[in-house]
Amino acid sequence: PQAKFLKDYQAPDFHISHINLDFSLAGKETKIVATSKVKRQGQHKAPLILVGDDIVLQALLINGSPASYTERTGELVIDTELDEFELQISSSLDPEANTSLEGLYMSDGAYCTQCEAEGFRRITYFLDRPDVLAIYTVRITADKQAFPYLLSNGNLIETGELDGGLHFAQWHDPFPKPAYLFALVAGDFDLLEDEFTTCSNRKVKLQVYVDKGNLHKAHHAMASLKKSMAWDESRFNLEYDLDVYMIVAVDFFNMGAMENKGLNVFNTKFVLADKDSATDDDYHGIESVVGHEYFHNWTGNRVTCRDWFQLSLKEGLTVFRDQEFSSDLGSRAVNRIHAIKVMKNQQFAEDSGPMAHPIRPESVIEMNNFYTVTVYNKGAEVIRMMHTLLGETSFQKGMALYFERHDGQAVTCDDFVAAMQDASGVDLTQFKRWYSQAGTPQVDVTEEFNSQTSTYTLTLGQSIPATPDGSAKLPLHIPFDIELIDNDGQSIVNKVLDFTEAKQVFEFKGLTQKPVASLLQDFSAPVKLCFDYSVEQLVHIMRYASSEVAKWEASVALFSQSVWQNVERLQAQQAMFIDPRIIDAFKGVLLAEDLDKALMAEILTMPSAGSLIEQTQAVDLDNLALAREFVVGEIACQCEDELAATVRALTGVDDAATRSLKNIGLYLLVKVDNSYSSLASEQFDQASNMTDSLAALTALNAEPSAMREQLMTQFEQKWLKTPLVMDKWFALHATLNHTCCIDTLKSLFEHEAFSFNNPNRVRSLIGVFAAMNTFEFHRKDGAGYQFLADAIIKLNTLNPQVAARIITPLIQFKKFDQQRQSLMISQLKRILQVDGLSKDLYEKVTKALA
Ligand code: BAL
Ligand code: ZN
Repeated sequence: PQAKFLKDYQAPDFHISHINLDFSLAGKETKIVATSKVKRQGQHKAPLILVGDDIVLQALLINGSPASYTERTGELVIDTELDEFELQISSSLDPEANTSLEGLYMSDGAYCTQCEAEGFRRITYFLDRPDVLAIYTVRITADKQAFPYLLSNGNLIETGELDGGLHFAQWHDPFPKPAYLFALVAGDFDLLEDEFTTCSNRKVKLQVYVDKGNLHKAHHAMASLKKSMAWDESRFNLEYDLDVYMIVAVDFFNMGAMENKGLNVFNTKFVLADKDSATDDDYHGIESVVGHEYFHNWTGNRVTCRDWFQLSLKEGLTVFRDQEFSSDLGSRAVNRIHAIKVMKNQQFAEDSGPMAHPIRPESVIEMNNFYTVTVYNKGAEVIRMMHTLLGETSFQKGMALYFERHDGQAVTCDDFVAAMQDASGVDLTQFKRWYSQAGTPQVDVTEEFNSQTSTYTLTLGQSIPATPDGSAKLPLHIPFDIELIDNDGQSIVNKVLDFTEAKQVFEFKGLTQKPVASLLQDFSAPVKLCFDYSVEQLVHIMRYASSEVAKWEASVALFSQSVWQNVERLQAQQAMFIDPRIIDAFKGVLLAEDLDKALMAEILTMPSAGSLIEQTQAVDLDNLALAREFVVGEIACQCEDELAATVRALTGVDDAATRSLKNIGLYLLVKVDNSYSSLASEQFDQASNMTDSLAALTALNAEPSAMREQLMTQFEQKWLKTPLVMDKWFALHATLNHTCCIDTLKSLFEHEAFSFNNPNRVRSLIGVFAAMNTFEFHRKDGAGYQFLADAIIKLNTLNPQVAARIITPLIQFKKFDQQRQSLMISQLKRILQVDGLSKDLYEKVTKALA
């Protein structure tokens, strides 16, 4: 497989302004006639080259007459003298055989499509690139009884009955769009309808389509959609533009959801919820993803990407927008903490692994491999930094200018930054390096206090480790947010430093005492902070920082320091030990009266093994397991009374923040002593919602036990026919930190609720195991690696996109000991030998082995 390069971008030789698609949906006999208006661009005589994968071509006409063509692998070459013509391509395909879930496929008896990034070429030969924007008219014909709803983008123009039990619908989308935003759905659903009146008083019909019997689970998605529409008007001054907005939930879906114009297709995971079957996190996830897809209507659809290297143009910006939406509606601090965790645990890992790439990658073999935490989440951090540098008012002026300049166009990240710069007057020249440099910058900080001159000095240095993509590493423009706190806990300085040089000194005069510095507050830039905080300083920050996120960061640092010190003690064969000041700090959180409960829960959720590994260059995994368990156990045991009092006081209180605190309390209590297991089992029996049921099982999931076994069986029997809940059950099995885990998972492949064809099932059983069950995945005998590799090899033919997604923990092997590294490498080599290895896996495995 060959890589494509950003530097090789060329505008298309031809433009397609209109396309009429005529679908006859008939299982294996499905037929498509695509009629396009084609126009040569510029002075050249090059042939028209269309792309297509697995298309069975039946006829090709130019201006109504048969024309000659050449079919090559993945391409159709049409050599014509004409500069402007009508091209008609008739072809057929078998959606039932399509397990890749790209292009047109079947999900539980319904036809649906997924075209981003390059799925449209599996539907018909086309200029399948985001800078070709066409007006789509779509006619769908299918059996009326089996497929009563026939949906596509835009507005419904006509419907009618046909002979033989067939019916048809015709849709027209007035907004020119790239092929990746095309969608079609045909099936039988339950439909929830509502209406939204926009700021200019237009009525928009809102529809959520779900599998039969699930209507009662669609209300939260609908409410989230209405909130999203209102929020985009009030915060971004952006109004919806079609007469109808449709969401269809399908169970077989590679991504979370897809923002097709006017017809979003969603993974059921991000639509269906009621309190019996969905947790508070699920509710939050639905609100956030419904928002995300809705916000794409402007940032992605009205203004789209010139080429796929610019993916962060729409994704980074839209993640930033959905994060702001969640923060405006809920707790800003807790939402920020969740975003920071994704960055530190997953994105930093990507940056230090073989797939490191800038938020605007320069070369790609398989585009599906670049829907990454770097493009999405680091991309959002880059937008957030611009927001910090410009402020809300100028940022919004920049957004307005961006739409004024580029509505209806396919543009680049440079165009976005130019709009921000021109609207604000802030020079973003150096800042733009964030788009081209891969890797996590490291910021080293030293401090000095001169009591004679009453001056406190911070010296900041920045460096970026080399990354496999070889991108240049020049100093970045880093907004560095700090707070200086005095001995009494008063804030003396709270500001964002403009840190632009390799090394830079910042002086603060007129200070009578050495302050405690809370650094990189709110994770104001996606960098690794290196500063040798003392326990005292961290405790001070936890107690007094103005920022709630800073309090949480300090708790993470306290916990992590203690774990690493104990790893060193174990290596030196010394007894483990925890500083009593750390215990007091956590106790203080449990006793605090002014802290938000959700924030308290975040602080008490100790950093995962994965996030601790991200803090190091090389990990002693076996001692890390012991040390982490020790520190968690000590905090739990020594705070037992406070934890028990908290859980008692909160039991029966019915809101999400309270539940999160009570449930982390329960989890820690079960760590103290098995006698608390009965508390978990009582909670399980009495739970009136999924959050509490699942939390009880999670608390009991620390090790196998008769009680765990019994409750897991009860749960399984209750939810056997509810796939999304069975995903939680599979994930519980996948996170059991015990040597029996892998054998259990293998036996679950035969479970009636499991299927390798369904990405949600694969992710919950195999993906969760590899990504979250750190110590079992990294078993010393290599059984975890072999288990994952076996699954990946099986998925290579079924669904390459999902296979390449769950391989991530296997390619990030550099931090582990030699024995583990060589076991991981041997599984990667085994995967590389597979006949017909997909481009997706080839790209990741070869980069890992390079
Ligand atoms: N565009 C793919 C799904 C999403 O990011 O919304
Ligand atoms: Zn998106």
